[in-house]
Amino acid sequence: MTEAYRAASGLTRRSFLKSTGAVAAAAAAGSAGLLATSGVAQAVAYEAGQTEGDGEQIFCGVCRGNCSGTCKLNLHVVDGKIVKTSKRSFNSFPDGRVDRICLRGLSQVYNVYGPNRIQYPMRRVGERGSGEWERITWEEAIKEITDEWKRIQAEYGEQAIAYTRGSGNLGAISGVASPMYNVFFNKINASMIKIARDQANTRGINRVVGNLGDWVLNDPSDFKNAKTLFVWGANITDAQIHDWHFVADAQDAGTKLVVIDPIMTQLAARADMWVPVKPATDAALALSMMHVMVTEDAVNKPFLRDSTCAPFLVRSDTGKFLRMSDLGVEPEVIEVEAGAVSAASSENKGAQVGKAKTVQKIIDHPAVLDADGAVKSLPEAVDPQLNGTYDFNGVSCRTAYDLLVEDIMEYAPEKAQDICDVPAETIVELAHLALDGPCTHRLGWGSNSYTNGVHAAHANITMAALTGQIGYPGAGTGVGDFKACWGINAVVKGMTAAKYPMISALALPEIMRTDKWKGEDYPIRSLYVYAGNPVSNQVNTNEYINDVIGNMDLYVVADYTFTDTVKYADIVLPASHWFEQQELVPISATQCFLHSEKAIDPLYESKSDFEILKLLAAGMGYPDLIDLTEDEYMSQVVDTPALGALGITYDAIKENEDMYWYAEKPWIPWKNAEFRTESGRMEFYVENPTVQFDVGQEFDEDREHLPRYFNPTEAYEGSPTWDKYKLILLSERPRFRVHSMWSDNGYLRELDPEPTIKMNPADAEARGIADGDYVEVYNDRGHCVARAVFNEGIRPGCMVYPKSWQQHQHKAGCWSELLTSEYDPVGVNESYFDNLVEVRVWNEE
Ligand SMILES: Nc1nc2c(c(=O)[nH]1)N[C@H]1C(S)=C(S)[C@@H](COP(=O)(O)OP(=O)(O)OC[C@H]3O[C@@H](n4cnc5c(=O)[nH]c(N)nc54)[C@H](O)[C@@H]3O)O[C@H]1N2
Ligand SMILES: Nc1nc2c(c(=O)[nH]1)N[C@H]1C(S)=C(S)[C@@H](COP(=O)(O)OP(=O)(O)OC[C@H]3O[C@@H](n4cnc5c(=O)[nH]c(N)nc54)[C@H](O)[C@@H]3O)O[C@H]1N2
Ligand code: SF4
Ligand SMILES: [Mo]
Repeated sequence: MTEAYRAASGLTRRSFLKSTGAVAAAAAAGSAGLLATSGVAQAVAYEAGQTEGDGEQIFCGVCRGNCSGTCKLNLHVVDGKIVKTSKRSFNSFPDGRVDRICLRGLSQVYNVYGPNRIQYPMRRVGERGSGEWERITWEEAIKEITDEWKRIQAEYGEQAIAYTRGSGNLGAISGVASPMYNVFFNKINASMIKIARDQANTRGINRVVGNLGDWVLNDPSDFKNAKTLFVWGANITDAQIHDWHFVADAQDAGTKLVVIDPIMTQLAARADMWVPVKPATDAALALSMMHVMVTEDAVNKPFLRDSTCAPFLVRSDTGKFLRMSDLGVEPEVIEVEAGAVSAASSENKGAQVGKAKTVQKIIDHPAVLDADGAVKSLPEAVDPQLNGTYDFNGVSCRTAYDLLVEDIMEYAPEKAQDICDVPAETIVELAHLALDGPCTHRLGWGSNSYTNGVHAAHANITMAALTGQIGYPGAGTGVGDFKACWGINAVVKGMTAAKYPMISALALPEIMRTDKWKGEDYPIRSLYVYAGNPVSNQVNTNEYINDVIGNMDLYVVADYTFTDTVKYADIVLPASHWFEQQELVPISATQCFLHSEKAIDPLYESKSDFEILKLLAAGMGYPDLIDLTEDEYMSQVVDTPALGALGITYDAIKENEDMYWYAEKPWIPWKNAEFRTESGRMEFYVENPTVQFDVGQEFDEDREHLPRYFNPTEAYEGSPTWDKYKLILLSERPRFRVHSMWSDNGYLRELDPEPTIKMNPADAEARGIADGDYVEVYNDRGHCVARAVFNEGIRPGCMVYPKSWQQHQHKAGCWSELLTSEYDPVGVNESYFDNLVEVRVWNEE
């Protein structure tokens, strides 16, 4: 049994710290010498010598990769060249925010001018993946692409052209928040392939509280109002580096930090209590904490009665709520105002920014047991009962709460300790901390990456239903770093949603193998990829290369730097860098609209994606489709009555550089326990479970009503591949990159020169591996070679790799080759951590 490590308990934690500290110190010592001669040092020296008087111009830039920090940067330009980046102050921040920049922000100059910049359009001449191209003109590139698209559409149907985006640029003009892609690709009736990530945790939460956005939690400046901050499966010091100071501030203010993570991360090293849970068992841990709450009769009964579905009667025959219509009472019809302004999700859905509308709502009230024993409609009952049964014409009905408790009773701490590898006393202690509110539970993407991840989030938010700790200062449960954005897209004349239903990237390999989707003919022959690196970031690289790219007639990639995905492209289009175009950035952890200025002209022959779209549209016969300038277009998007009412106009954003969009600071979701479910309550019993993306899949509805623990696909002892592979392979979002971005940054490579795999020394020694050896990590799907780094903070039985090194940076293979393309039918999310592997010494060159 693994102990929980407490800051006060000294020895054990210190011994962990010692090993982590030693690694950090070695890295620092190793890099110090390099730094003296490095470009970083030169850039810093430049700062000392250079002043505005030397002809320097400073532009306002916004860093907009998917770390989602969206830090403002000064772009220092001398003689038409960006010479360095530095941090720039925010104007509209609520209290508690600080201006910031990280190593990646500081080393941007290399990304702009580095040798891996794609300079001109190219056509492949060698085998796919050989990296052999010839330079062509923009005219040739556009003609070649659009001629081929016309041929493909004539032969296979319009849907045979597909497009997909990654998360490389969180902008609304040229970036992934831009509606213009849908405007163009809808016009030619192309298919949209939706990346399948970051979805399971949000599904598990939103199905209980409703949709206010994809990753919603109290503003991090509110962390300090919590007595205890629980961080479940997030590494804030590295993956939300911009938010880490809020955690440190909260600790200074007396908030206790509890980190639940199988790995002793940098964050865990700073925690008051670290709970090294067994991977993929968070749901069991949360259910067991609830067991303690229920058996100690410590749950918040008024909250359960008034703000959750706990008293609703559930029919045993259908699994649905017993409704008043079942009892012969006509549903009520009322008029409600549809929300005029709301925060929105990341991907064109759930969002509304527009005029308030009155709509009719039909309400078929749930039936509940009142204190007098009679069954009544919810609004009529005086004291809806949490417990009880009712016989409805021979159909037995029980309260949702009784059904939940029945589930919870399976998870006594003494039993859960064997599942989660967390001692029963620790589970009891965690439950007591969670009861002693206000508490904030900040979920990351840890449990999200297994096929049981929806339930981990569902269980966690259900705990908030039992404690009532949600919607007020210090109290909340949700997935952190708050990337909610405005439904900025929804206002562009209804043109924004993809015309064809979105196809999950996880369904694509099968479509490409069979030319069928959901049983119907659906050939796809060309894929346009922008701002993404799927070969490196999607699961099961070999399947992706062979079945997806291998079955394409034309694979086109627009990027500014050479990546694994560019390597397989038939036509490569040189995109301009962020600082070579103006951009409006609506998705951010800062809850701002930000305006990023163009500091220099696009280098070489590169063009912004906005310009590339115009050329593609013209090539397909629609020269006037995108006939607005960037400014005109952004003004159309932003200058709406709803935003105007908040004082937000496009001109004002340009003038202020950043505009915070909530009147209330800090923002706290679910105030007054008003939820976005049908009943307006927390529906921990999900009456009508739905899937995140319809890929024609079947799922077991019975399993989905309540939070449950079940094994993931692969990452557990005794799984089908256990006889061959006994190590769970986890990744970390590395502080030296945002996914694959910055992977070719020369300055950062001096600090972090090559792919590594962190292992517990016991696991390594059992396999004859020494610290620093090159090792091959393998399973049936593929392999990857990296240098072994001993680290006692890695849970035995697990290994951790910093993700997104590019293929050429490995001696062989790459990490994503090892990852399964199995997925949970409800979450439809890539299973990055749900993988077993083995490891051996690598002796080849
Ligand atoms: N520097 C940097 N920052 C980034 C990114 C990046 O690439 N680089 N990527 C951005 C993106 S797109 C995202 S989605 C976010 C992700 O943000 P995070 O989720 O914070 O990122 P990870 O480093 O994957 O941290 C997940 C943690 O979950 C732990 N974990 C693994 N399995 C389990 C489990 O079963 N239970 C629990 N409780 N913990 C588990 C892992 O050990 C790890 O510490 O980060 C964003 N920020
Ligand atoms: N093993 C493992 N794999 C994972 C994860 C994991 O935890 N483990 N996490 C997953 C998650 S949550 C995410 S979000 C994904 C991220 O996966 P991706 O979205 O593919 O992320 P990046 O590697 O950042 O790729 C972004 C690309 O966009 C390019 N780019 C930047 N700006 C622009 C622009 O303006 N125009 C154009 N055309 N291109 C631009 C960059 O150069 C870069 O090549 O990775 C997923 N993959
Ligand atoms: S990479 Fe993220 S944290 Fe670093 S400067 Fe850019 S936005 Fe800020
Ligand atoms: Mo992500």
